[in-house]
Amino acid sequence: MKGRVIKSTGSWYLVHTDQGILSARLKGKFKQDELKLTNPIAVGDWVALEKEEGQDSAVIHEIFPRDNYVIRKSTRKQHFSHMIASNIDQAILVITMKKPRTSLGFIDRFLVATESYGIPTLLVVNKMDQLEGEEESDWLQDIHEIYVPLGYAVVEVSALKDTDLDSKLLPKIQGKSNLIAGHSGVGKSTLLNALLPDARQETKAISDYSAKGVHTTTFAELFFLPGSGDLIDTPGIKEFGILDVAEEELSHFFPEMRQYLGQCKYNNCTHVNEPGCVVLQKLKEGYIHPYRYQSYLNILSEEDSHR
Ligand SMILES: Nc1nc2c(ncn2[C@@H]2O[C@H](COP(=O)(O)OP(=O)(O)OP(=O)(O)O)[C@@H](O)[C@H]2O)c(=O)[nH]1
Ligand SMILES: [Mg+2]
Ligand SMILES: [Zn+2]
Repeated sequence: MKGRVIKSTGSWYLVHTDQGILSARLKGKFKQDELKLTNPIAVGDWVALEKEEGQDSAVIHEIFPRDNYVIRKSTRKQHFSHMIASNIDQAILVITMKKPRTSLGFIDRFLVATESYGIPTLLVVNKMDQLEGEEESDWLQDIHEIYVPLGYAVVEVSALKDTDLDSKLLPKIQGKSNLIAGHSGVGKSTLLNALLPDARQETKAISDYSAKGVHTTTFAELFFLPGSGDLIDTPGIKEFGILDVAEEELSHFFPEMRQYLGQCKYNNCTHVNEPGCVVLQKLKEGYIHPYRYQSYLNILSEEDSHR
């Protein structure tokens, strides 16, 4: 029997099969590739499984090759990664201007990660009902000015108040496997519940004290959309993806730089201070947004310090 993992708690899995949803466990050890992963199976995985004799549960004996997967640093084990989900067609990054505030730096790191996985990303600005004041509308204007020209769609919603969420979002997500990601408290589960009332994902107010989310969702879980496609709700993240990218490759994951690559004087140019750098030239001419270039430098120096 073949099925897709829709929930994983680390020791058991819920698998959607054509005989319904089965609770399953893993048989034996599965060899991981070079990645040091804390979990052998992720939500989204396609697996082969068999029902255990005389029981309702099943045993997974094979994991089919993944099209892709997204990982984050393990919070429990140093130098290990945790697989959040696999076989994703699109990432939905939910962002908010306050409570909690999503920084442009975080968005850029996330986009570098999804670019490196080859996963298209949709930016969903949530809590639009709370937009007030100049600072916040400046933030929102920046989001549009920076990301839309790069080819990332930006959709503004209020998961709590919108009555037209379906028409805003369904055309962009139907027929695809969508990962919902973002900081804790941005409203990922609220958004999912608004689109799929049967999901009944737990949601919780952000902490008054820190203005941050309280990590309500603790395991990734996949929910099917009517027709085809699905949404994967995930726990809030501080940082997504391990950027295991070589210095001279980082610019490949910045769409606005990608088009100029190969035109710099040195073919191993890191676009920091090299003579004859076309990226620096385009930055000066205003074709590359200074915030994005700053994110590029920040990631470059962080990656450096990890070595
Ligand atoms: N005003 C307003 N509040 C919202 C909106 N969407 C979500 N919230 C509130 O934000 C809080 C956090 O929402 P959750 O859906 O639990 O956030 P989450 O992203 O799933 O958080 P984690 O599961 O911890 O990662 C809840 O109190 C929601 O009611 C919105 O559009 N407007
Ligand atoms: Mg949640
Ligand atoms: Zn250069």
